[in-house]
Amino acid sequence: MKTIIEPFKIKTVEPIRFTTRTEREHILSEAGHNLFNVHADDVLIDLLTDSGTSAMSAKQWAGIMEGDESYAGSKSFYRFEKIVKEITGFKHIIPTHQGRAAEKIIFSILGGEGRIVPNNTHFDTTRANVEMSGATAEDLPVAEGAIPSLVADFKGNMDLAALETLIKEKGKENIPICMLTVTNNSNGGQPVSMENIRKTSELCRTNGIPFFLDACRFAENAYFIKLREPGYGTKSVREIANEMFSYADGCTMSGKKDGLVNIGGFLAVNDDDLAQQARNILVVTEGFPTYGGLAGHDMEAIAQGFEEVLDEHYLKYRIRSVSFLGEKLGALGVPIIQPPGGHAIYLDARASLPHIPPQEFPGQALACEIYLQGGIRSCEIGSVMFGKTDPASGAFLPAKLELVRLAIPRRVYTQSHIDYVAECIGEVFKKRDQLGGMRIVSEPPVLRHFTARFEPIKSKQYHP
Ligand code: P61
Repeated sequence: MKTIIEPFKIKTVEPIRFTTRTEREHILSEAGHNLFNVHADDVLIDLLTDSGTSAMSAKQWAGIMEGDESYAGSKSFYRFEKIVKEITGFKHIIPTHQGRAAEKIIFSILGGEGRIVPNNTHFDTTRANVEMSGATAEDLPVAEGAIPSLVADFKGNMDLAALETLIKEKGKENIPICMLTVTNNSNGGQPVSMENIRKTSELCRTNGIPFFLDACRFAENAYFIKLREPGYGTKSVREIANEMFSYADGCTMSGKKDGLVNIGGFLAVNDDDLAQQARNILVVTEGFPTYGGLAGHDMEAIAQGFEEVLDEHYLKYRIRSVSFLGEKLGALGVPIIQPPGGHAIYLDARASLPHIPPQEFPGQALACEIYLQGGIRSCEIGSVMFGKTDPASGAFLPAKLELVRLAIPRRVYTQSHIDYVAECIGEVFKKRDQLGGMRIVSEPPVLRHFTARFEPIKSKQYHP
């Protein structure tokens, strides 16, 4: 088989800045050992997120110039609405400035005290918006998703038996919406099968529960279905995406992922009443319905991004470039969530650093050392992001998994960047026994991973 190449050539380049380890030690200490606080200019390879970090195409930049900035009835809105309708089939397309704004709107309408929202796994903003409305967010991933080393095709699936039990026990009248996140970001970027989407939809429809997709990475999910699910190998990814959306009553979307843009998102719904309520909130919090939280030029860029993301040469390269990193790390013995996900590799910090207990944040310790080693920025997805303190007992409640995510921005890095990342992580892995844990010095009340400050615990093993 021939090498799978980047299906583009590079027209504009952006230099990246090299620093020394001594400089990075100072930078990290100033940043309170939180990589969100590090200036991007002090990062060599930025794998913090795949969100809003895509390289846009020449046609998208041309769209930026084409953008119609009319307050009402912008031409760019109609282009955006047309392509989103073609792909999703939903009736009402409501532009928002990003995914969480769509979440905020839908849960302000459907959430509320005493209500329960199931999801295969809520991402943190989704959970925060559900909880802010007073409702409870229930994660119901399949059991195989919890075993990092297990290789299976659709580890992102919803546990249908658990969903059925939840509906029976809590009552369908208390479940105003059920969501499915594709791909399952908090669970390794693992895909959800078409069968699971269809069966979740059937269960919801039988019980009269609206079923929504959190569709941020719908194209990557559709490509996995094409590769892995019997019966889909000869279908186009566009047809597969159409089918995925056909089972849902609506979706929330962050265009910053599979929209291939730096900002933007939308809420889509079929129900006329729900759409009206959503637009009522939209005009107060985001903007007029034909721009929501976006400029006309942003809507042009998303419209073009949606055309490009379903290109199968792009998706082949995209999924391959992520699994390439996974294979390299695997060959070095570094434990990762298997198989590689669609947008990121997730290092298993618990398996790499068994001597650091969850309350000392092994993922944070690993992410910091990877930065010190090679100027590479990653993101902890473990007990910093999801750990809690039990309000009654004061006990530390760890996250299910202690992960470090290496999210790959779309169309940004080349194969040699990825080679370098694997080499640096290999070096860190060799000296893993010397790493020590972290302690929180200060933290905000919600989404603490963004701004919390840490300090290394000076155990005798720790030699920075
Ligand atoms: C990410 F550290 N994801 O993965 P918005 N649903 C899903 C997402 O992955 C997601 C959103 C909804 C981000 C950005 C991010 O604490 C963090 O357009 C499955 O970002 O509002 C976003 O979409 C929200 C990183 C968000 C974080 C919150 O990197």
